[in-house]
Amino acid sequence: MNAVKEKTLHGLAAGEPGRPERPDWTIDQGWAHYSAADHAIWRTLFERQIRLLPGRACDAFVQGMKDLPIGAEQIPDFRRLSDVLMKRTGWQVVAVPGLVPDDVFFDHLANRRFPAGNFIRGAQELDYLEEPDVFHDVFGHIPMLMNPAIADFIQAYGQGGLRAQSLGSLPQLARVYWYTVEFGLLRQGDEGLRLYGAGIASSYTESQFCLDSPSPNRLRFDIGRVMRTEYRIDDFQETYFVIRDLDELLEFTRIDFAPLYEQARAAQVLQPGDVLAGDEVFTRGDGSYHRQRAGRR
Ligand code: HBI
Ligand code: FE
Repeated sequence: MNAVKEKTLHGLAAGEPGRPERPDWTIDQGWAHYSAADHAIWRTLFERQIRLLPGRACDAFVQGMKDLPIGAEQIPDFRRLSDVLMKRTGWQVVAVPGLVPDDVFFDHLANRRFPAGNFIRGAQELDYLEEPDVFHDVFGHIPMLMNPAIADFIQAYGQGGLRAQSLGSLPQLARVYWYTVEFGLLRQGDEGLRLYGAGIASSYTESQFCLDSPSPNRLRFDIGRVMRTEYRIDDFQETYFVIRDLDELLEFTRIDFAPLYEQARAAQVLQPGDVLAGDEVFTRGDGSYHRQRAGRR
């Protein structure tokens, strides 16, 4: 079932595109309405992705996945996910028709509700789609929400989102979310770099690129630096930022971002591929991938 069909089925009143039934944009997951073809797409995505994760995904991701009712057979039922998640970290999964407005998104996160798209991508778009679907949201995000540190960090992002908007600093905050929750890497003891970001954990191609390719930079995460760094929404990242461990994210729930926003906005915006003299470099990328792409454009 594609996104448009799903929206008319469960989400939006016919003839009123974009208008939610409920003010918080939640809808019923409509689990019984998934077709055999929908579950088959889930299975295809799940099976090829789960094989890639040993040695690539961080321990917290692998453990979270193991402890949740997420398997190859069928698209998970959000109520069953919420039962397990609620006991572990107090989070729930709620269904939404796709992207929701920023303030709605922040309010859900601030209340430990993760809004997950209920639709699944079509067979023609297995590797790339614009809106977050149930595979990205559930496979990518929910295992990490079993970890107490990232659970608190994402709630703080929701709380900080409204404030950042009022300070005119949403771009700076959104970059922190992007380079952690969506595309973050961490250093796992002596074992080297592992991925924890949902955008890479749910991507067949980027989960390989982010760790294996000589092309991207892998730099030590620095919050002020990340706030200044633009990101790519339509292609692999040119730079990944590496945190020490998930508890490092907890430190960011305890500090006031307002002065950091001011400094970041006063400084020059950085391009996705920039490497600065002060950066701690794990890998200096050769940039080959994006150079080739630019040549073809
Ligand atoms: N809505 N469903 C959904 N998922 C997101 O990740 C999302 C969103 N709305 C806004 C948004 N993300 C971002 O633009 C904010 O994090 C800034
Ligand atoms: Fe996401």
